[in-house]
Amino acid sequence: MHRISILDSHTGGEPTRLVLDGFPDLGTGSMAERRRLLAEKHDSWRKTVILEPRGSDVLVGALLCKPVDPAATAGVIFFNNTGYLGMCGHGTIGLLASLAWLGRIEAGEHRIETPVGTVVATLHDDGSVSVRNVPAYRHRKAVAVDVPGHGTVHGDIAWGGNWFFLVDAPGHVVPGADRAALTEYAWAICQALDAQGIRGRGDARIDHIELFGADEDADSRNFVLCPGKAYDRSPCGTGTSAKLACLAADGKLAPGQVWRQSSIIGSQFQASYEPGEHGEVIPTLRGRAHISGETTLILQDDDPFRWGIEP
Ligand code: PYC
Repeated sequence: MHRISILDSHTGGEPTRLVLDGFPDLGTGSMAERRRLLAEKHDSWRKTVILEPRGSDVLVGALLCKPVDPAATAGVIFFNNTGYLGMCGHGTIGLLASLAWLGRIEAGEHRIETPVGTVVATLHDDGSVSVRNVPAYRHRKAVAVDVPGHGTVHGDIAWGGNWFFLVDAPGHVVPGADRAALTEYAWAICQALDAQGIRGRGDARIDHIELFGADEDADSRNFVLCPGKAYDRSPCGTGTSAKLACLAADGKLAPGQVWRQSSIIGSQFQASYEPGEHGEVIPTLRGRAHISGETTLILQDDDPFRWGIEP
């Protein structure tokens, strides 16, 4: 029998399931190396945490790791119902709120190692968290993709810690929008990008689709579809970072200027950027997470579904 200690939180409605204990030892390599080991040798642990009957498609898992650099507060590997993430903005906010809940950190700056680089997360006195993300950039502008049933759709390809295809969809992304219809539309775009070989830098798969509309209380409202076909309830930290990179590239947002990004359910991140090297930007996003559960997952040896139900 196995036991896995979990602390659940949500950031603007998007859940993060922090794994505190119970996973196999992944050694002392970088987070990228430990993510590779987890994916190649121990993927069933991801599945048992995220898939039914213990989890749900909406969950993002976060494996808490000892950092390589002793000056860092933690390392983390993010995963979901279909695989592994690079960075996760809402998840990093959830991680800091969780460590604060456990009494393991104080307010102030914390270096967090992720598979795509170290980010600096600040726990503020009011409980909110800001995350200075890895550098973001726009890879290609106004790329046309032929989406069966929808015609030609244009979007930007950008990196914000994961790969995004960003599409203006003002008529669709509105308060009270039909989220099932948005999911199908974004999923069709994602599949078309894949089928037509439209990729990010280094031939990377574009696995997040971000649709934008207007919002009365923010600069924009988004709908972000994640790789396993669940949509982000938060404004998506890495997606907001990708958006900042595009705004900066278009000269539509100045360094330090605040961008309020609303999610499809109306939760908000405040974001801004500093100029980085080679035309990249360094985004910082700020949001708030709340603790939602503390539990131990139990995997009985004779449970036929102890490693989750495959989709
Ligand atoms: O907040 O970066 C994010 C994120 C990625 C996937 C789900 N949320």
